[in-house]
Amino acid sequence: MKLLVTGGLGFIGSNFVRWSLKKHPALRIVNLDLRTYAGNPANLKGMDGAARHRWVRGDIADPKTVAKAMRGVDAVVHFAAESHVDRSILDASAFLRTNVTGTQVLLDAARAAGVGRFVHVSTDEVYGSVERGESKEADPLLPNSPYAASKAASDLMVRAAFVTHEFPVLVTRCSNNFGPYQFPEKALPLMITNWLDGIPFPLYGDGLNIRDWVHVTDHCRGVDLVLRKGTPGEVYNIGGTASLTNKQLIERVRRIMGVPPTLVTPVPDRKGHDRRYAVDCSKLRRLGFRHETTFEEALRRTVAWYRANEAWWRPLKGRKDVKTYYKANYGFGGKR
Ligand code: NAD
Ligand code: TDX
Repeated sequence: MKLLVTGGLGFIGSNFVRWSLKKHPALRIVNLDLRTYAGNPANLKGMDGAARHRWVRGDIADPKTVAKAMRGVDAVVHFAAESHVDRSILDASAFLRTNVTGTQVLLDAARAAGVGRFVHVSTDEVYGSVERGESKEADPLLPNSPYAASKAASDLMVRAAFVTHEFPVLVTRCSNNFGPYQFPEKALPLMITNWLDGIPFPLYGDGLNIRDWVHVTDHCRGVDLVLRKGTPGEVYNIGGTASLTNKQLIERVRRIMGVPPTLVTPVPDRKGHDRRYAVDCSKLRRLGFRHETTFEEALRRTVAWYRANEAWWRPLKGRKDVKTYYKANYGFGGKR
């Protein structure tokens, strides 16, 4: 099988490329990635099966580049996106271009090339905040952040390609991922790397927002299962195994790292901060999905990975554009 993976230099995309090349010895991957601030070729360094992987630098919103990358492709797994909620609050324009227009360009090119399956990787955030219970795949989309709204818009374009053109799309909606190679702007890698440096973690609001944590390898296994066994036109939730408030998450990591409570600084809340996400993933389980990692053990391994791979994250945190982002997001008082 020849797969086009988009966003394969990012956190989840690179984990998927590594995992897939190892799992499927005959698989070939074309990795279309623009290498934005979040794309990093170092994420794929030293992987097994590298000879079956080719990185094409290009923009998913550019029809010519996409048409070229699509040649001879059997299936598409679409990860490329602007993915950070806080950045979408500062400026939503890139989210519209990449997440919405980019997805549409990919759908059109894949359809024109006769691609057999198209997996669109989406998020639990499209359902909006759920105070109680669990979101099911047919629930209404009520996104609250510009990021979530752009992902919901892309989900609807994917749905339209199925209904209008009978193009064989599949959608996954996953909860919060953690693991190696996550950009140190997201809560967990920011927390771990700050604490390795003895710097406080900035906790938004009252710290009682709830997220459901899934190890990135379990997410990759879920996406691969949907790619191979899912029914075209269907949406599949992929949930985690640890539904925790941010304060509870902090306590778990603090215990593993042995850092004092003084290394948490309360800061003003994120604007429009969703209180809770939770998804029902019984539909995915019916396809045969089981989590293979336990949260505590995977969290320990993740902390150990950032401890051992300072050479990976320190250059990222030291980059001028990243420092500019930290300053814009955390550097002034009042509401973000
Ligand atoms: P990321 O920000 O780490 O990586 C995104 C990748 O996309 C980068 O390599 C970047 O260079 C590339 N990219 C961005 N714009 C592009 C463009 N115009 N053309 C080509 N490539 C482009 O993101 P991530 O956390 O790995 O998330 C991957 C996907 O999974 C996203 O679609 C996201 O919405 C979804 N998702 C993420 C999570 C999570 O917890 N991180 C949870 C559920 C769903
Ligand atoms: O500095 C911080 N302080 C803080 O309290 C940061 C960066 C986050 N937080 C809180 C906000 C959230 O309640 O931690 C929680 C997790 O935040 P993020 O890591 O930014 O993740 P979230 O906003 O939940 O979105 C993530 O999961 C769903 C991904 O970034 C999305 O791409 C994915 O769709």
